[in-house]
Amino acid sequence: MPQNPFRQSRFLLSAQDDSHFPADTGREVAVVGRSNSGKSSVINTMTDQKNLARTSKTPGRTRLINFFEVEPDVRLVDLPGFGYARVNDEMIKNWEKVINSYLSTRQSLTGLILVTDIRRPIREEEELLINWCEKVNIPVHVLCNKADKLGKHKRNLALKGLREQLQGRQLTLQAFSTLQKDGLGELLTVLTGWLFE
Ligand SMILES: Nc1nc2c(ncn2[C@@H]2O[C@H](COP(=O)(O)OP(=O)(O)OP(=O)(O)O)[C@@H](O)[C@H]2O)c(=O)[nH]1
Ligand SMILES: [Mg+2]
Repeated sequence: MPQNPFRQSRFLLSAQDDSHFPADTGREVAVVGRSNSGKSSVINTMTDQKNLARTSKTPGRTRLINFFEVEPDVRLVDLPGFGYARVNDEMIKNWEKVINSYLSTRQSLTGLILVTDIRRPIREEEELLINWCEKVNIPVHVLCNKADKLGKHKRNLALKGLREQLQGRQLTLQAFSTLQKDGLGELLTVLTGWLFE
């Protein structure tokens, strides 16, 4: 694999709302998905850094939108997870507001990495995100994470099921494991295509 261009990424800022977003220039890839699916871990794996994005066993850890700079005008974005049951209504409303304002206003958004758990079917919120991206023509790459939790046979079956569920949708999909770094080459190829070509 050629030198990983994301290794030099650094933390840029955390934003509570759109007034704190960095300038909307260049290109940016956002990592989205259910709470605890492994979004922050995926950012650490792709940048080859242990603690760039904060990870946690407790779902709902990432509450702000965290921006990372790969190089000037190229950014990675860690979005707060959805589907975290134990937050109150006010927090859910605020989450929706922040995510909606990010997704609907960000001109530099070039692609979405949707992190899911390979052991779970795609759920409604994930479908809604995929629909929205199809509508506005933003490519989606689904990372079926935590593949290390399944043996080879079950992993292939799970992937097949997810492919069937998402058949006909405008997206790409792969198995991934942040623990074993499985599929990192494939992910870096997608990201490099979106951000550097
Ligand atoms: N087995 C396994 N565990 C993983 C993998 N990726 C992440 N995890 C674990 O899953 C938990 C959640 O990871 P995070 O990266 O914090 O998840 P997140 O999606 O950022 O969560 P929120 O910020 O709360 O939305 C942590 O305990 C991670 O160690 C993986 O590929 N395999
Ligand atoms: Mg997180």
